[in-house]
Amino acid sequence: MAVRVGVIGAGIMGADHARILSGSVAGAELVAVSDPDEARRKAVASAFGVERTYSDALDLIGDSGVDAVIIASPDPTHKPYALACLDAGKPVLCEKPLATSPADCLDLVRREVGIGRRLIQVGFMRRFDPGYVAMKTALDSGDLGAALIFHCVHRNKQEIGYTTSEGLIANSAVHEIDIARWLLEDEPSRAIVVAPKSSKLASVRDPQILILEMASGPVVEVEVFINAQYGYDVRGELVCERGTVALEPRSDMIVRREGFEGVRHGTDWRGRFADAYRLELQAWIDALGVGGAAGASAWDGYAATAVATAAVEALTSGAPTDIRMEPKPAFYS
Ligand code: ISE
Repeated sequence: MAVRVGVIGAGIMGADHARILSGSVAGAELVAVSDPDEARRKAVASAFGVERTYSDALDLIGDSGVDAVIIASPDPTHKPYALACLDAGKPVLCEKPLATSPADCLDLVRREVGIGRRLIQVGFMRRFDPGYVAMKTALDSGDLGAALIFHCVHRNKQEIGYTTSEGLIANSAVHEIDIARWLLEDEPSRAIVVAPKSSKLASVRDPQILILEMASGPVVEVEVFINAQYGYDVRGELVCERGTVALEPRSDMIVRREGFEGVRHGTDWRGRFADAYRLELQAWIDALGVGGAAGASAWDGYAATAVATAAVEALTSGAPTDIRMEPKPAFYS
């Protein structure tokens, strides 16, 4: 029997998850959508043939016809909705961040540990991106030797309405924070943020450079620039003792014309990480089918928020900031 999924939030991410679920994920059925905005929820419902719509997400979570939930609503709602899913015993894929503070993330971690089984997957979809998976496979083979530096570039075409200077870290570079933890199997111990001259086209401190010192020695360096103008562009190169491994930026074509050659960049993350989102949802559904869980856990969600919070402190203070995290429960080992 297909897993009956309800999506909370009919904005850019909720609508995209609904699209992927309804057309590209085996073993899942999109059965409900909620959003306080009637026009948005009806648009998603009619686009994907969903009959059950709710204004209140808690009604969707309480619907006995919904087996599992995707949270794609505004960040401050993630914790209460995830708690409601835990209380209902329903598996939940929660878009990043798990919650907006380390303390709120820990509340979810403790509740899930008390239940005794993983119900939460956090939407760090890059763990399923074929490029990052290939990078981890190359590193784990041992052929390259130890990782030394992880260079990252994270460029958005242009800022979106609710952007803040802190959001470059907490909303954007949080992906590099998670993928670095996953790739290197290590924890960041200190964060440094450098804000160079800002673009005149930005309303916030943009670009920024985030430097993470990892506990076992490697350094992660992230250029995050959310008003790059030319397009959405994410790059990564891992520098190791005996070589490097780099993402080959995705492109569906190369144009050669009048002495120039170029590739196409999309306008946002949905195209660049289309495979990652689909594979993330498929892994979630497949894991549910065998009573398991996949991808980033609630603990990973806590760790990402804790590191991002320290990095925001480093941005604000201009000083290197030690990263303080609670001990990891054995439940997540
Ligand atoms: C956005 O919220 C995302 O999560 C995207 O993956 C990221 O690239 C973008 O910078 C964020 O604003």
